[in-house]
Order: sequence, then structure tokens, then C-alpha cells
Amino acid sequence: MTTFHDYLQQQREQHHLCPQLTATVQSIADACIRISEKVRLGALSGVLGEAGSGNIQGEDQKKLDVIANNLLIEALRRQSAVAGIASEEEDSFVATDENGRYLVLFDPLDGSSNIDVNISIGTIFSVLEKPSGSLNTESFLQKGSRQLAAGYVLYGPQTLLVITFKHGVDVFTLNQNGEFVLTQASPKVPGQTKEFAINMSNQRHWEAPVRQYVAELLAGETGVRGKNYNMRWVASMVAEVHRILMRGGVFLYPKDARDPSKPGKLRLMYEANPLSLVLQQAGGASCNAVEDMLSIEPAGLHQRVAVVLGSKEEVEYVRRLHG
Ligand code: P6P
Repeated sequence: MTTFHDYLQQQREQHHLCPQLTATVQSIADACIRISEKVRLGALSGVLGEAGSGNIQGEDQKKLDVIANNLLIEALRRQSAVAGIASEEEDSFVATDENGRYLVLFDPLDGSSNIDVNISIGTIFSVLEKPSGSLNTESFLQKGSRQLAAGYVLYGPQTLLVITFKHGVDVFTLNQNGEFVLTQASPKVPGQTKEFAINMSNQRHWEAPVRQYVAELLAGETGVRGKNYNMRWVASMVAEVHRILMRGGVFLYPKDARDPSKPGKLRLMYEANPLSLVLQQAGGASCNAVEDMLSIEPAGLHQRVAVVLGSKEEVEYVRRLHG
């Protein structure tokens, strides 16, 4: 079976990728193997529960949030190709090698409210080219289409790594020797689906087009869509995105009236953009209900965004409802 190390060599040769880019992605994957070792042991490794600290998002940090964040930062500090890091768990960017070429952005452990109840969680990562000149926050504020690589590691029944260098998507499984090996080449997101994912408890807070869209799905074959739909909500975006990559579906976390100042709950730079690149590279679609996700010009490192992603037919249907 093809190891991730050999795959990166193949990708370098086939797509003329910079060795420093693949070395950077290798270091992310290696850090995620160590994160997986911690996640797998749970209470046995003393990593469950609250860290007793908070992050810039205003969220209480779990011990594993902090552990995962530190493991990734330590690994990337050892990569001379990396100039800077942005993390959901860090208020501002972290400058690393002043001669580095790349910027790495990540959510070290997304879905961490699920950690203590043993539901799948994930690491999400994105790699950008560092612009010329001195490093500052603006260096990171590049739209999603400028990502050079993106992916996630899903800590579920299996530990899976999903990666794109913008030449398609590939899936790796962590084996018993602690190596990622290629287990699925070029998965494609089905263009149509009968499965949607949204947190229905927010229904009264949604804007009219989203309320209409979900009402039509719930009407099933008795309504205008003419087919019955099923619903899922894991409250772990990486798990939802992977399900969609594997069998199709549509995921929505729309803007809602709970906090009109926020365009959505999820973060653009290190959640929506990398996951959107993966799905678009696999034939799916992603937007904020009115604009293609990868075209959005970022205004802030921790900027939030509304998210509609998944099977192309459904994403386009939601966009049409928004006029
Ligand atoms: P809610 C996890 O906290 C997360 O950022 C995503 O992974 C997930 O899709 C969403 O928030 C869940 O939000 O409001 O349902 O708890």
C-alpha cells in the first residue's frame, strides 16, 4: 500500500510541487498522528475535560484543544519552510521562520464539544504562500482559491487523512504501525443527495430563504422537491464533511438572528476555506449562501462565515433561493 510519504513524492513528481510544501504537509500529518494517539486514549491519557482557559472565540478550551494546538505549533516551528501559523486557539498569528515560504492555518481540534462524549472530532489545515515583505496579519488574509494545499484528519472509528494539492482529493487511513496509507483515491461528491445536515434547534432564528429550503426538504415527496430526505447532525463539521465526501449530502450553518453582528458561526480561514477546497476538488460546491466560498475576500483572521456546502445540486438550489 502507498504510504503518505511515498504519495507526497509521487505528487511532487507528477505535479511539480515544491519539496518544502510537501515537507510542510508531512509535518502536519505527523503531528496529527501524535494527536490521534492522545485522542485514542482519552481518559487513560488524562486529556479529557476542560483546560481551564478560553480562546479568542470566547469558547472554553478543552485540554485536548490545547494539546493539539501545541503539537501542531511545535511540529511547524521545526519546518524552516513555514513563515507563520494561524490557529483557532491563538489570538494572533505566530511568526516562525523569517525566511519561510508558507503560511499554515488550522483548527487543531474541531468539534471539541464532542471529545468528552467520544464522538468524532477533527483537525483542519490550510497552506498558503507567504506574500513578499514582512509578515503581518494581512499576509494571511487570502481568499480560499489561493490555498496551495488543504485537508483534514478525522479522529473517528478510523483515523483518516484527507488531502488536496488542487489536483483532486485522496484519502489515507492510519494503520497499526502509525503510518497513513492510501485507502481511497479520488473520491467524488455525488451531485445529488437525499441527506441534509443542519442544527434544527436554530430554526426560528434563520432567515426566510433557509427556512423555506428546509421546509421543502421536510415536506419530502409531498412537496416541491418530490423526494424524501434524511437528516444528520453530528456537531462536528469534519465528520459531516467526510460523510458528504463519501456519500453526498448538504451541510448548512447559516447566518441566524441570535447574533446579527455575526455572518455565521463557523470560521472562514481555517474551517470553511480548507473544507470547501477539498469538497470542490471532489466535485462538490460551497458558498456562504450568496457567494462562492473560495472567492470571499477575508477581512479578519478569525472571521466567521455562513456555510452551505456539499452536493452541487443542493448548494445551487440554496443559492437560487437567496436570489
Ligand atoms: P452547534 C463545532 O463546535 C463546530 O465548530 C463545527 O464543527 C460544528 O459543525 C458546529 O460547530 C456545531 O455547532 O451550534 O450545533 O453546536
